[in-house]
Amino acid sequence: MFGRAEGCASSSSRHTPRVILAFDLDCFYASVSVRNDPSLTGLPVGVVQKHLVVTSNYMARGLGVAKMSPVKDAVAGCPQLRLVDGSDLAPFRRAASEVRSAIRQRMPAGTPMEYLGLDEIFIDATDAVAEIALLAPKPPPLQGNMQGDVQDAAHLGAMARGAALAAELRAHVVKETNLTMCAGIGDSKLAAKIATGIHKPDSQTTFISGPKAVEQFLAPKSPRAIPGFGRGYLKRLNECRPDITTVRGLREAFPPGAEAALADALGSSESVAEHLLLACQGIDSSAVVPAGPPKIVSSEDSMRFCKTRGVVREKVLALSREMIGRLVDGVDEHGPRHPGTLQVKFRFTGTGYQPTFRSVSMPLSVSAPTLRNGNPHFSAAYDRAVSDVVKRTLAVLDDNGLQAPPFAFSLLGVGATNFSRSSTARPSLSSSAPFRGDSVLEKRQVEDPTTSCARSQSPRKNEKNVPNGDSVSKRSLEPCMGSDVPASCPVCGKAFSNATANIEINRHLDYCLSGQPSMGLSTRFPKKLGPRKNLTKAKTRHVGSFFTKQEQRR
Ligand code: TTP
Ligand code: MG
Repeated sequence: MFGRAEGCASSSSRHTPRVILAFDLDCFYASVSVRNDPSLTGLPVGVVQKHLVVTSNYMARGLGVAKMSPVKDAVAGCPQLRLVDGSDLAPFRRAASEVRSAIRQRMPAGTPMEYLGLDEIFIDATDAVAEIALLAPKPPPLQGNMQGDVQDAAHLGAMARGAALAAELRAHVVKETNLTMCAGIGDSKLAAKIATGIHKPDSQTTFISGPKAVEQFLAPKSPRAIPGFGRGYLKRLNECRPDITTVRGLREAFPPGAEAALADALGSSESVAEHLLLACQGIDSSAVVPAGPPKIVSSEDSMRFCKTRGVVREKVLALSREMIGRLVDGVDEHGPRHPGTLQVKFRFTGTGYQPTFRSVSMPLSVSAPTLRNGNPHFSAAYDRAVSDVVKRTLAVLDDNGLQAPPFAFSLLGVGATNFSRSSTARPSLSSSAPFRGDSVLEKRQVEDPTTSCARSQSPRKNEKNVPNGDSVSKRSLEPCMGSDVPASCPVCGKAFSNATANIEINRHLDYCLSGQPSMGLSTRFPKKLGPRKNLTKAKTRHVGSFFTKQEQRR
C-alpha cells in the first residue's frame, strides 16, 4: 500500500516505481558537538537549550537520557552526563550545510533534494537509479535492512539500486563530515521517511510496499509521522479530538469522504486533508520539492525579562552575530544574495503571543563582497556588519519603547529578507553611508524622528506581505535610500569625502581588494601600483556597479 498515485514518476521512468531516499542524521546536535570537541568522545553527552536536553548521543540514551528531557531529570538519572550548550545554532547549521554539499557532490546535477529542518533530507533518486540500471542491468544485492512485502522483481531491483546509492552516500558523508546518518529507501516520501526510523543509528532500511507494513509501521505512530502533518496540525487536532493520538485513530475517525471534516478540524484546505487521509493508508504521491534559498534568514530568542539596555544590547549583538554568520554560510550553499531589508521582531512581556515586526533598510555592509568565508578581510567585514546591524536594530527598538523604561522584552529577533541576486538594486555606494557605524545615516535614524527609517508604529497601508507572513514596508526604506552622505571603504574603512570623485573611489577599492588596504585617495596613482593595465578598467567603472562587478569577477 505504500505507494504513489499514477503519473508521479519522473519522465524517464514512467513505468517504474519512484525511488525516494530519506536521510536523518544520528543524534544530530550531539554528534556535531562531539565532533567539534573530541574530548567528549566516548562520553554520554546531552545538548541543552534553555532547560531541556534537546538531544543526547546514543550512549546517553542507553543510560536513560531521552530527547527533550528536562535537564534536572537527565542529570538525576545519569550523573555522568556531559552537558553541552546548544543555544548557538551556528555549528549545527554549518554541519547541515557540509552534509548537503557532500551529498550534492555525489548526485547528478538537478536531482531533486528537499530539506526538512536541519538534519533530514529527501532525494528523488528515480532518474539516477534509472541511469544506473542502464549501465548495470543486473540489480545489486539489497544492502542494509528490508521491511515489507516484495511485490515484483522490477520493484525490488529499483529499490536495491536505491539502497546501494544510499549506502554510498552515507559512506561519503562520513568521509567528508565525520557524521553518521540513517537512510530510508521507498517508493514514496512517506515510505522512505518511516523507513529511516526503523533501524537506528548509522543504518539503512528499504521499505517494500504492502498493507501489512502500513499496519505494523505506520498505524501505531503519531500523526506527526506523516510528512506534512506539522506541529500546528497536531496542536489543533489535540484541541478538538484529544482522543486521537495515532495514525490508526485518525484514519478511523476520518474515513475516506471525511476530508471536509478533517480540513475543518485542522484548519487546512480540503486538498491537504485529502493528502493526509491518503497518507494514513500509506498512499503518498507528494513530490520531492527542491529547496530554494530561504526567503528570510533570521535569528531570534525568547526570554523571561529583558529589561535593561545593556542586556538588550548583548542579546541583539548575539542575534546579529548569528544572523550574519548564517548569511555568510548561506553564500556557500546558494551563492551571493543581497538582503535589502532588516526585519526587527520584538514582543514585550505581558502583551500576549503576537510579536511586532518593524522593517528598515539593511546596512550595506551586510552585502560587502569581503563578507565571505575564506576572504582575507572577512574578520573586519564581519565586525563592521555586526556593529551596523546592532546599531540599526537598537535604533528601531529605541523608537519602540527601549528609550522609555520601564520595559521588558520577552522576545527579540533580527532577520534579513527582501533578497536580490544583484546588488544594483541597492543604494549606491556614494549615496549612502553603509560602512561606518557613526555615519550620518545612522545618526539620522537615532536622532531625527522625522527621517528615521525605523519609524512605523503601526502597519502601513502599502506594506506588502513576504511569503512567511511578515510584512515589509517599502515606504519605510525610502529615507535611507536617498540619503546623500559620505561613504567609506568596505575593506579598510577609510572615509570618502563628498568631494571624492567616483573614479578615485573605484581605484581605492581595486587597490584594497588586491590586498593593499592602505591606499590613500590621491588623484595621482602611486607608482608602487605598477602599470595601469593592472587596474581592471577601474577608470570607466561607475561606483554604483561596484558590487556587481566584484561578483562577476569572482
Ligand atoms: P531529530 O532528528 O529528531 O533528533 P536527533 O537527530 O538528535 O536524533 P535521532 O538519531 O533520533 O535522529 O532532531 C534533529 C535535531 O534537532 C536534534 O539533534 C536536536 C534538534 N531538536 C530540537 O532542537 N528540538 C526538538 O524538539 C527536537 C525533536 C530536535
Ligand atoms: Mg536526526
